[in-house]
Amino acid sequence: MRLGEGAGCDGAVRRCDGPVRRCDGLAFHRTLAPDPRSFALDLRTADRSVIRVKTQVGIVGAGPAGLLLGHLLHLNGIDSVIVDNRSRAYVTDRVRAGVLEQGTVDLLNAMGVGARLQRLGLRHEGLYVSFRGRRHRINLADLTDGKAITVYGQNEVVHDLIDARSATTRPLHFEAKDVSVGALESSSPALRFRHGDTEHEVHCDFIAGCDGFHGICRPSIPAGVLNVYERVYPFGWLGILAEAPPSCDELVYTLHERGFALFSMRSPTITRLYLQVPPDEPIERWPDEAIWREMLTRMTTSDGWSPTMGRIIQKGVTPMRSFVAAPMRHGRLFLAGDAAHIVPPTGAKGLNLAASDVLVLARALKAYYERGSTEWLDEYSDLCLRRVWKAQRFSWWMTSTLHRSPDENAFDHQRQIADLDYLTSSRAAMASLAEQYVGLPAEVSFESAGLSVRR
Ligand code: RFL
Ligand code: PHB
Repeated sequence: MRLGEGAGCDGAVRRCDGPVRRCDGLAFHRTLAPDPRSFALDLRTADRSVIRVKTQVGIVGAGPAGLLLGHLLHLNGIDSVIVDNRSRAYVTDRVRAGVLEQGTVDLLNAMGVGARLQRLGLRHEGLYVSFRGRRHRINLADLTDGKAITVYGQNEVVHDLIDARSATTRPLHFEAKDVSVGALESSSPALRFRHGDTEHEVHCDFIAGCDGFHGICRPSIPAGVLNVYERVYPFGWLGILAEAPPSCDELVYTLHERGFALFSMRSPTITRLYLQVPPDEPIERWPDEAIWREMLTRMTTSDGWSPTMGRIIQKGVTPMRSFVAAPMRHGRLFLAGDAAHIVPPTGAKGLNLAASDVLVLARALKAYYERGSTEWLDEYSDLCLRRVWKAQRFSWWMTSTLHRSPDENAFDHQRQIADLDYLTSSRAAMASLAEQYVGLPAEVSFESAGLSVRR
């Protein structure tokens, strides 16, 4: 059977034309989906090795973007199937982002998934920039009418969202094999994957490509459709988690003669630290003693401050890249998060951008299912890209101001120092950094995505 054709609900899939019709002829409406298990149409065929299911939105990837979108849709009575090719343990143990913007924290709270975040998250009202051996504090809250960032690990965000998804009983498949998407330009795109011996075919109204930079959704878009903008940096970050109480309450971004270093944390007992290294640096070159020696050399300030040392419990090297694929939509495939754009982590924007993408997408899908309106779906890419490019600019600026580049000259380094001197002595410059670091205002209101505001 070809996609988009078929006999109906007797074991195959019927073409569903029109924006708001289910294949059984019923109009989609939030009140039609009280029980997610009955909503997905299980079209098991005589061929027992294939399960065909109909859903509204097929979501590829159970990272922050996919899980956030799934829950936003659920809150609006919109059904989805989420599929990830990794195990649940892998996605909840992966150490990545730590800094959540004010708007991301507000979003998680408004979605009703902020209880652990409120209990365990570390609210920071300032940060330090360190150069020439001195730390300079930037008072984020003072410069942004009380806004702040919250340090809460990405793995904790994912943990909370998986719990919330599980409570809805809507489908979430881990360890899916051979995930693919097709018929993207038709009115019923398909998401296919294998689980054990069983092939799954999910017939969707829309597919959300939330499968990160190395996923399959972006490459499924035909050649020539996307414009790709990219910058690869000549350095990477060596990151560690250490069993050590943070020796400072706030983050410290350091430019040292020997390169960038960053002091961060995960909890009152765990410190998170990063060092600039060559992009392809083998982690084996860095025994724990060498890491601590370099961390202390770069971070210790003239007032005697330095990170507290402790047992290193995780370490790894990550390359740095800026990347944008535009538009973020092809037919009925919508890209969100790292699948569409990557920023170097210096500005702490990647997860936060993923959250703002899916807020915009959830609003558009809600309007489609409630009113049959495609206007906000059509605006999705342009609206997201405005924020993406501002975050790209900010992340590039933070990165190029705080790292030593192998091809820089003495002029470039003096200019960096002057940049930091200006930043830390001008209220206007600090305000500019602060409003970007805590997060620019959301593109769309929470209410328009079906959330009541509880701040
Ligand atoms: P993710 O997190 O990569 O999730 C994608 C999911 O898709 C799955 N997947 C597939 N599933 C099915 N089929 C396939 N073929 C698939 N291929 C992949 C993957 O298993 C995964 O579960 O993308 P998403 O959801 O867009 O989220 C983006 C964020 O993960 C990323 O932007 C941040 O981690 C970036 N980032 C930071 N962002 C912040 O906002 N604040 C920070 O403080 C911050 N710090 C960081 C960071 C990223 C870092 N690294 C490692 C790049 C610090 C670091 C060091
Ligand atoms: C982190 O805590 O992992 C972190 C903090 C700030 C960044 C990037 C990562 O800019």
